Amino acid sequence: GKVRAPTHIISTISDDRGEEPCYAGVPMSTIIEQGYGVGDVISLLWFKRSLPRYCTHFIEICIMLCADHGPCVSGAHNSIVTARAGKDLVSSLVSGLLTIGPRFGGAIDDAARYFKDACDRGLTPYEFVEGMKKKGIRVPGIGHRIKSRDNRDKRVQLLQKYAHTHFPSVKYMEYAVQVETYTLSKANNLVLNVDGAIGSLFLDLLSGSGMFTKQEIDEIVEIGYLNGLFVLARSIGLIGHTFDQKRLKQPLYRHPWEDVLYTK
Ligand code: Q5B
Repeated sequence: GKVRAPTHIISTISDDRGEEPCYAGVPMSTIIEQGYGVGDVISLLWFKRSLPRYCTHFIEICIMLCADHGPCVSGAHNSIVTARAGKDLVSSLVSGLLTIGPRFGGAIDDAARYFKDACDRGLTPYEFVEGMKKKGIRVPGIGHRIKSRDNRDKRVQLLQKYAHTHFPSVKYMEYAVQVETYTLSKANNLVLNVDGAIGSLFLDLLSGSGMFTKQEIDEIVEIGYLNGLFVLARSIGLIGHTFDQKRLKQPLYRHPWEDVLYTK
């Protein structure tokens, strides 16, 4: 019989060998003719399955809400400075993306990990938050530079409203809100932030949709899929900031001396 040489790559999400490309087995013509959206494409290529519309719309809401948050945040600032140094689109984009991490935009996976573990183990918010403090770990998904108890993040409220209306269960989000109630008793800016809202609500999507086994949920949380939502979304804004600087023909950026504390 035929002997198949061992392959160097295994791939399971897409196939371009036939008449038309397929995403997780779904042909491109179906994607276009059936009116699939970006949320459906993400669910095919990341989760390898077609999710119900309320889930793919939630993914699209996350993308739209996280696309940009003004020029002052770390990512946009880096992209702006890089574009003004005369660099190309890809360099400006990646210099912004490289700021995404545990403090800025990249706390979604850790928020999901810690909220899931604490909620599943039945820890009270007090036990969870104080336990984190003892370990010297900031609670991912909690805290914001400009948002506070009196200046809530509208994005978080919109995500919560959507989930309350469409999700069968919001158990993890409710746990995150209880954690927020406790952290707000410590400081005004320790609100549930956009990373924490997406992290906890995605747990609700995964466990409430009936589309994932417990093992698959654990794998998604362990591998860390969810920061991908912020990375993808914010790329839209970072590209926008790069074009903006080039359109405005902005010169090389130099930070003013007056804004630096020179000290020994
Ligand atoms: N403390 C976000 O800190 C920030 C605490 C905490 C316990 C916490 C901080 C934090 C976890 C990571 C996270 C996502 C760095 C944020 C985002 C996207 C964005 C961004 C935008 C967009 C802010 C003052 C005191 C200290 C701290 C304590 C602070 N956070 N304790 N758990 N989580 N959060 N990141 O205001 O006793 O004085 O030492 O790391 O979820 O990135 O718009 O800007 O769309 O672009 O700088 O929304 O919360 O506060 O560092 O001066 O701390 O609060 O231990 O206590 P701040 P600090 P003490 S959303």
